[in-house]
Amino acid sequence: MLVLSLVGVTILAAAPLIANAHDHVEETTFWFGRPGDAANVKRTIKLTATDIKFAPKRINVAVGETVKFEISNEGKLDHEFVLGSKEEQIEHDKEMAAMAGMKMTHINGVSVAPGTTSSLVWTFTKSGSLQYACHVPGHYMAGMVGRLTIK
Ligand SMILES: [Cu+2]
Repeated sequence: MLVLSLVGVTILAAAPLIANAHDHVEETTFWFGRPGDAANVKRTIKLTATDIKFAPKRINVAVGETVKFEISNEGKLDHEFVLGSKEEQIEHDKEMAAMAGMKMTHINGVSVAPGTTSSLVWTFTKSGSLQYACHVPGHYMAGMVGRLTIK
């Protein structure tokens, strides 16, 4: 029992130091960056969302870059544009499927109603491989996803 409680204390003490990495809804900092300041935007990347895919399917950004994504929904369905690693997208898609029909707001993404344009300003802080994905139920599995590389 002594060993177990020592382990418990160690985990509790360490938790604040490793905060923010991969957990859910309220976080404002992600391993790959954070919401950006519009004043720092040097590049706008335009995407279209249609039923059911994104164009373009590949985007490259630089570490340290603040990008404004402008997503125009030219389809007839609601869509989303959410940033995250492949693993995070798969996990999030399962959560969204379990809550089918509920609208969720994302700090790391936006919803885009048909015929409208939404934008997301993001600062990328670390190299890595991400996806931008739509988590309206069924869309991710149908291939509504693109690859974003941070170099
Ligand atoms: Cu969609």
